[in-house]
Amino acid sequence: MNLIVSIIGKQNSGKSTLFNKLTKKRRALVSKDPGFTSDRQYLLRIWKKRKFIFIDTPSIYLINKKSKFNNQSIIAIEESHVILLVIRYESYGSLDNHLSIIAFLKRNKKNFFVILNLDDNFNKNYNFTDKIYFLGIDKICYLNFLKENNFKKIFKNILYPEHLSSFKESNKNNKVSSAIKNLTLNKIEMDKYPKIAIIGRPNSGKSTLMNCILRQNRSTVSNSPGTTKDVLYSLYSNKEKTYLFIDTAGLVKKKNFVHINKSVIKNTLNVIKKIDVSILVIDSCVGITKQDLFFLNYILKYNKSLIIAVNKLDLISKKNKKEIKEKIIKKISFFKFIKIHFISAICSFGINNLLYSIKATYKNKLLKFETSKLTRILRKATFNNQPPMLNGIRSKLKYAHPGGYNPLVIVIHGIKVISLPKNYISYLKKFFIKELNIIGTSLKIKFISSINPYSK
Ligand SMILES: Nc1nc2c(ncn2[C@@H]2O[C@H](COP(=O)(O)OP(=O)(O)OP(=O)(O)O)[C@@H](O)[C@H]2O)c(=O)[nH]1
Ligand SMILES: [Mg+2]
Repeated sequence: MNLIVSIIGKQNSGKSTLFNKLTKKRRALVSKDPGFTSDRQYLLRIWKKRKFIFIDTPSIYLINKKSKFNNQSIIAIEESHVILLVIRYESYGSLDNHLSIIAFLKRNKKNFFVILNLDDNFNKNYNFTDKIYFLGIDKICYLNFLKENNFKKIFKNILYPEHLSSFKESNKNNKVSSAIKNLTLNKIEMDKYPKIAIIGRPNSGKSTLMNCILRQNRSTVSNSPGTTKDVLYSLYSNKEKTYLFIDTAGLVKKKNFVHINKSVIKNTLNVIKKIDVSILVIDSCVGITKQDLFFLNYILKYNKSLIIAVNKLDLISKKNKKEIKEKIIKKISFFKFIKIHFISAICSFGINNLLYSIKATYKNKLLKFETSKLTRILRKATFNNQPPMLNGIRSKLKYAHPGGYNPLVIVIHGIKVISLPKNYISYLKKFFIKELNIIGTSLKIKFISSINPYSK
């Protein structure tokens, strides 16, 4: 049994603080900047053997259109059995600012409770309370978020199953299965699925791509850079497999950190270290920038599989398409093993091929190679291009065997192998990648020097 509870409210009302307290995690990024949360975050909390799925939401009102509701909050309201409307007590006027959302919840017969986030000036006798009852809200909980530690009373007084008939009905609809798909999983649960992260510069179309693949409005899309601020998870299943898709915040260089919260970038870079396959989204109107190359190298440094998705192809005229495609391919010609897809996330163009590549790249990661095959390839590589002479002596590469998978490590044994020059190592890497038909992933080569029995 799962009870889905969404936490809604105006900007800076304390939603993410409440979300973190109720889930006992520091999952949601909390910031003083109004409107910081831009997407829905889902977390599971088990309390007295009951399962609660909490949803943190962005501000209920759109920041620039104050009377309009945020679509992400509306989705959360529709998905939930219970809604906690957080109101920050600042002034007498604060309730008036919520009249339209209260009317909306009532009109739609939603099971909602008001959580009043108090400050030190609050006086219960003040006619604020009367006003609440006048509006017909009898389900109210007073809490000082900053001072109070006992958030259990929300479970006891509000969410306790006996209070809610909807709890018993919760499994009868498909709300639960869709909410479960969006849960932030713990490490053990996460490792059950191939992890695919969508990475790239701000505004390249990462969230649009995520929504297009999932066929749901999971991530907020907007034309102002820096929309996605936190890491978003969602399970995607096809006939064969379930994948965990991860949308991330747009990556910018360190010196531009001022515009985007540092922890946002840190979270994204940490995600890269844990994933299986990353899709680097490039805006075709901008082309490949230095920053893209930096992040491409960062992904490969951690030996993660990589696919490039050049997005917004619909914005390129037929005449320029060929030229732009050639330019991009040329810029990353060094990384021949990386698959490049030209797509339009908004028009769902090229998505099936991209999904096919994700599947193939992931499968490729799991391939196992025999010592005999690797040694055969090594011999071919040295026959085609001998190792260079160093101080009059030529290195001798004897045999190769796998030294680990995910990332693939090939261990080469031989004489004088430690001093092999970088360009020869790079030649060997490319040769193995080509012969093993590796897609989208790099490999590591380790050398072990055998002792020459004839040396003095
Ligand atoms: N024409 C066109 N526009 C697109 C496409 N994909 C995304 N966009 C637009 O590009 C803008 C940014 O899209 P988002 O999906 O929010 O980009 P993002 O990479 O997630 O941005 P951040 O979260 O800010 O890093 C929005 O206005 C989208 O509508 C596409 O394929 N074609
Ligand atoms: Mg985004």
